Amino acid sequence: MLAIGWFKTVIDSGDFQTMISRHIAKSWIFVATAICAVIAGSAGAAEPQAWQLGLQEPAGSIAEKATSLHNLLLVIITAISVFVLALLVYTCVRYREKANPKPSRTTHNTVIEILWTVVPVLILVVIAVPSFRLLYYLDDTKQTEMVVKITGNQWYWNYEYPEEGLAFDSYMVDEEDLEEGQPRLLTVDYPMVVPEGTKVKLLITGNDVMHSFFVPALAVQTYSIIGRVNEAWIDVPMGAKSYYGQCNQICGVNHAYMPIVIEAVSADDYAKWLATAKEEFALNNMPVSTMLASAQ
Ligand SMILES: [Cu+2]
Repeated sequence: MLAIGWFKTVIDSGDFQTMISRHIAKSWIFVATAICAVIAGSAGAAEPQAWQLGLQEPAGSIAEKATSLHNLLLVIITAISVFVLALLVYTCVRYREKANPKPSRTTHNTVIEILWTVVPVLILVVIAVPSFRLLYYLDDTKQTEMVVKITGNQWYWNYEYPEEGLAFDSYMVDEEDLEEGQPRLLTVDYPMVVPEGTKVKLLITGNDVMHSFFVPALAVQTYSIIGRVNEAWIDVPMGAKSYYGQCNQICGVNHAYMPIVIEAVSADDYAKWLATAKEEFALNNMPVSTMLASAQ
């Protein structure tokens, strides 16, 4: 599916059409080069594309594993659907009343009954092995290098960096305030910033109603539930890039207007961001006794 998406993007690009008209089908190397150029050109943002087919380009080990499981399942379900359709068509044609006026009265066939029980079980086992492998991989957050606590609110996200003592709200930027190149309904004022090539533990919770933290390219989708902290992690690959996502649990009238942006930046840029963010978004770490004393 991904390949079809890439191919369409390639066909739509003017450069590709000019190239093809000059060297029509000269060599597959041209096609491969064009595909690589489109992939390289699209680096910088992970967001949905117009007429996109298939999943977003996977980013990080979790997304790669999820995509390959998806591709395996796609082959299996396609094969099953085609097989069942072929059986139906064959039965309808071969055993129609005209071709088969005297129907068989068979009610049991031991061999077929064993087959249609055992074969689906085997298919489920084949699916279960990679599924469980991925589930356990998702569950293991021991290797993570930093923590971000994410709280879903009606209708914005709050990002807290407990190790750095800072927290801030992240609101969608209205259409009239967008700058050149910023995607509509996906741009926020303060994105969640993380250093590139980092495994980040996410602690996801809710403040009012149920929300869901969903960033397709990083293959994270976790419910944000009031009074409960769900754990997930993302494996942010190397490269400065914006990863776009949305709340995908219907959470009220502005459900569609609480996008998520995870901004991966270089280690240097992250240090710079952290310095400013610590001033701007510092949590009040004053001890309770001091706060009570100053309130009197
Ligand atoms: Cu929501």
